[in-house]
Amino acid sequence: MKPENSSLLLLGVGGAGATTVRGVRRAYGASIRALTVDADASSGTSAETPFVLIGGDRLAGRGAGGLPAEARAAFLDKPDVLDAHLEGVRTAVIVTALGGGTGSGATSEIVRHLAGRGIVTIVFATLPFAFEGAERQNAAHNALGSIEHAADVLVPLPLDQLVTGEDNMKEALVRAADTLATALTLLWRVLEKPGYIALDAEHLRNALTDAGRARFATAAAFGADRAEDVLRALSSSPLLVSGSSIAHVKSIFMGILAGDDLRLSEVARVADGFRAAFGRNATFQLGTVNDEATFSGRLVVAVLVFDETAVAKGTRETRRADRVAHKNRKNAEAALAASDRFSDSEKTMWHNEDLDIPTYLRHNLTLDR
Ligand SMILES: Nc1nc2c(ncn2[C@@H]2O[C@H](COP(=O)(O)OP(=O)(O)OP(=O)(O)O)[C@@H](O)[C@H]2O)c(=O)[nH]1
Ligand SMILES: [Mg+2]
Repeated sequence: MKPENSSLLLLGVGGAGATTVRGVRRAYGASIRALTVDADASSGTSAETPFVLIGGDRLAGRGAGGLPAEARAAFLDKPDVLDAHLEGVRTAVIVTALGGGTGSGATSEIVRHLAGRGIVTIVFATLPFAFEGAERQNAAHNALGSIEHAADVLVPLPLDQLVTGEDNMKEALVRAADTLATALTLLWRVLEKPGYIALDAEHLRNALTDAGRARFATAAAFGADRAEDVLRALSSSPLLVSGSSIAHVKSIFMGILAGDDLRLSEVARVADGFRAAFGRNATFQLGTVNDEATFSGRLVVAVLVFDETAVAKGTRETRRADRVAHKNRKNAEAALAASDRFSDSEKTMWHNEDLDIPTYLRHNLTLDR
């Protein structure tokens, strides 16, 4: 399938977000539908990955310089710049690194823009390393709140948990980008190259709509005990374990990727073992990928664990209201634009209302979500 025909879009926001998406594209190949968005023109120098510069007039292609408010305003100047790239998109996986200006400031507005077009959004957002300092941590946590309001699913990924045991600062950042790119490449393989049990983009879309917060991790192993090894790695992964005591797991989405030697008993062991550890009563969706060329001898597992938290419940209500308001605003703008076509004729005014504008828009009524 041509990438532009896929209903699933991978979208990178900000410098590190764009770097990660280019990494996924290199690993997965040209058939992935990908887009990068940044206020820094240097993110757009790769000819292969489509790029949209935001804030051209305001920031002159130099980035937001660590100021989220600048990036937010820059996107809101011209939100429609994305639309040429959204034709046919139904689900967007958005990758951003919080802590700087563009990723922290523009992501929530971009998500809101997509949601207003009926696109289901899942946001993978990294949080800065502790060594980056309190200012970046604060910027990131503020951004996280507004993204959670706007997105269907938010997967926070603290970099200190994504990359462990690395002491060199530069190496830690490089490894973070690599690790995330590898993990997202696996997710794409599960969705677009179904094996024995299919989990496709539409399943994902249904599972993700308004699902709230999720945790994401991957693990891989070789050899006779690979199922046990993968289970052990997942059960001790800081990305899955920390903070879990406050969360009730409501659903699990698992992809198992392997070559031709995948055994049924291994699938059962990993699926059952994981459910026993993370949520017996959670709904469970499983997909497998059979790809001998890529995974020969290896057993690779990627999991998304959706948490039912009080926060998630509350924000879902707000998110729904946000979406309806956004949609109504857009409809009203469209109606206004359309009414220009009748600018030569008299308006049909009655009791101070313009009857050429539909009632549900004049009265801000909700027709559907
Ligand atoms: N994975 C990865 N993360 C990085 C890298 N460089 C920075 N980061 C992380 O990403 C966060 C945001 O940095 P950038 O993506 O450079 O910032 P930006 O969104 O482009 O914002 P501005 O440049 O201020 O407009 C940082 O606080 C780091 O946590 C990198 O090379 N790889
Ligand atoms: Mg930047």
